[in-house]
Amino acid sequence: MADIQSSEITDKRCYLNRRAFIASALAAAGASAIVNPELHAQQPAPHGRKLATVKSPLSGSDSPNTWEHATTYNNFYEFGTSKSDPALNARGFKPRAPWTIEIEGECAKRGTITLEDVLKGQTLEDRVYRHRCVEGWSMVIPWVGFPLASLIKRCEPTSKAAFVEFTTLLDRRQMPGQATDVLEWPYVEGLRMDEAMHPLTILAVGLYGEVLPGQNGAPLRLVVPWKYGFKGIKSIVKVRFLAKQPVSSWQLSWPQAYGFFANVNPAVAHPRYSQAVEARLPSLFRTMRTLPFNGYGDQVASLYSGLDLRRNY
Ligand SMILES: Nc1nc2c(c(=O)[nH]1)N[C@H]1C(S)=C(S)[C@@H](COP(=O)(O)O)O[C@H]1N2
Ligand SMILES: [Mo]
Repeated sequence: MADIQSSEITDKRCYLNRRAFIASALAAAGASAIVNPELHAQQPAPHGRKLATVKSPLSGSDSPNTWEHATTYNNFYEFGTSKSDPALNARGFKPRAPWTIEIEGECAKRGTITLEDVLKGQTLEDRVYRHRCVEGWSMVIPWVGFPLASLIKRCEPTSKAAFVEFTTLLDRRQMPGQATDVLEWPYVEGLRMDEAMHPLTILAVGLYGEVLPGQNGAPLRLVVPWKYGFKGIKSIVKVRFLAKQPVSSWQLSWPQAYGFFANVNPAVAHPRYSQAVEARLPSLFRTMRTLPFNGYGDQVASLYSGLDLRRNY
């Protein structure tokens, strides 16, 4: 205390010297010392096939993280629970060819479709989106994808379809994490129909202009930029239209912490993490203020008018 007071009262020079001392100490430690160490625990994914894309007008202008960040620091519990596990354990993951998606529930076009078929005549767009995990880290990722709405339309949902549910591949041989009970398998997620139809909601097949590596959810994953990362279900094999709200895997495992909506909200804390601040990788420190709806409020806040977002987290 005495130290703070004396520097406050008179000795500005001393204060400036102290700042200079701290700055030089940090410089001596080297920038790498304050970078998140888990980023460097694995090799980045090998580069994949290039995709023909056009830039989406809905793309943001933040400067993206690197390929190394996006492919070495992942959450994909099917391949292990640490951030560095998926880069290692998904290296051998081979999405089966052809990749098929079951279309089920309240829609006219139930049945099996192939990803290839879904992509036929589809324009793939580059969209730079902020990506925010519950745990307080964030990245900016240039996804390659197409609006989920375009897949939904071709399924011809009935008037009863109020929600869409997604399911990840179940394959214990290729996904070692599915032999553990950290979550119930397969991973399930869901959206309300208006959220699913929103133009910001995409199905991604790539990032940085290349096909998705295993760790990022090859060959098809959901991206909903105003929600926490866990909504972004990976390696999707089933899409089901429902009249009632589905229960997602994280809701099932810890409902007090993980709600169905999962809209990024600095005012609602997770029992273990503040949601008011975030560390933009590669930084280790949560020095960035988190924006409501991850900064997409102008475009999506109206979806929730009349909904108490503290209760519906
Ligand atoms: N099937 C499946 N999808 C998943 C997860 C998972 O464990 N399994 N983790 C989620 C979480 S918590 C996050 S933050 C994002 C991470 O996506 P990224 O690794 O591409 O950054 O994927 C989400 N999708
Ligand atoms: Mo997450």
